[in-house]
Amino acid sequence: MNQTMSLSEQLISIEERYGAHNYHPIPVVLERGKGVYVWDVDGKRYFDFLSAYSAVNQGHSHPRILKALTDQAKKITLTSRAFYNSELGKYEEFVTKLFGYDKLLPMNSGAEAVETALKLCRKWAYLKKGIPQNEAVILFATGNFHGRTLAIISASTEASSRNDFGPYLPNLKVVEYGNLEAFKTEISTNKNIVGFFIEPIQGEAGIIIPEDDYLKSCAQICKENKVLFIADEIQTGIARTGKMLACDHMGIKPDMLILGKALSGGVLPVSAVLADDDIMLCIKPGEHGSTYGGNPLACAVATEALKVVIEEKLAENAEKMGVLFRTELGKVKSKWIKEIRGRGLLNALEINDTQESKTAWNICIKMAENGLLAKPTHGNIIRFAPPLVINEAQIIEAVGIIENSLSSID
Ligand code: IF1
Repeated sequence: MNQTMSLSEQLISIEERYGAHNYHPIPVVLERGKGVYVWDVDGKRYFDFLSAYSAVNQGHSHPRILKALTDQAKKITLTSRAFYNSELGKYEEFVTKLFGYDKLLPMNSGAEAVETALKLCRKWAYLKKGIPQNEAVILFATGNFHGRTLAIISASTEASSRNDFGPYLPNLKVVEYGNLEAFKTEISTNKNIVGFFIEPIQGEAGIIIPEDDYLKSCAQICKENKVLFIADEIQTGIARTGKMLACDHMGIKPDMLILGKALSGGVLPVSAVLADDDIMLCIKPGEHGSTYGGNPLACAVATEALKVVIEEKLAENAEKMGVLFRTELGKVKSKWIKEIRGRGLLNALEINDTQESKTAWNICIKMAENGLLAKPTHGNIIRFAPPLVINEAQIIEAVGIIENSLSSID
């Protein structure tokens, strides 16, 4: 490492040289985190307003979750599912009772859980709904983001997610997000549609919140037509939007619920699919699995991570702090503010410039200089998603940083 460069610059150049270039990070090198704060290698402190894309809802390095991690790690971390382990059954019982489903299928990354749900939906279609083999169709929404696997990007409408990765998985159809008439038409004209895969609030698309009755109506139509309503709450779940699930705002009980990210408080990858027996038991022993899925370490960590959310009332806090954040940011006078929207602590600031402009990026660079980390999604939208443990004083201070940063961009 050459001495003329700062430590951050040196570490960035090493990653540039030896790492794949599948991201374009904000040029900050993080070394430590605690609660709503993170520190870079030079000891500078920032508000973390991304929370690792809503995986760190409980705050960085939560002592209870870390204790669960270390206590379990000292006993055993991984057994594989070739054998039973002391933690999995307890975890499955806790989580299924918490969300109201018969069973849980444990996986690791969000994408793996999404793939699991796709396979369950197809199995159910052939075994229970009597759809002819290989003719099951699953419906997605425009602007969807459910992960990066070939199956999932086959349903994507985003060029950056899908271009040059063909050929794509067949029988994944897309309907306009928020358009109830279009949804009704799809369901009524295609009897092979067996599932509707949806983010209750679209994250990557830019925190897109549907009209109040849209999803409730979709869920009702699904019920009437024996189509599974499959909610991807990997980003919106675990108290992020001010309720335990975003579906709770809409009074919807999905047929399949997919969780990830903050399920483990950002400590290690844990995801899950929840469903009742009629769906879940369509997959028999040996038909699906994963080396790490359901490992005792993940079970111990995720159980404690959920208990922290409940006992620290993080959904209630997210609701209150979200209202405060949007109210205070709404008072800011800036030519750059086009729209402020969100639910709980999943919020977005749409910048008054084109998607192609660098304005949102430049504002994020300025906010980083001023001690707050966030990153644009889709060009001109900045997502603000701090850990749910944030308090009033910190919200006020953070809005002050955002205001100063906006006013310093010409
Ligand atoms: C990236 C954002 C993107 C997700 C929903 C499934 C997954 C995700 C609703 C897959 C993952 C992450 C992936 C990460 C950036 C981030 C993200 F929306 F959160 F900002 F990309 F859209 N369903 N979202 O949000 O879960 O396999 O990643 O555990 O890929 O760049 P995963």
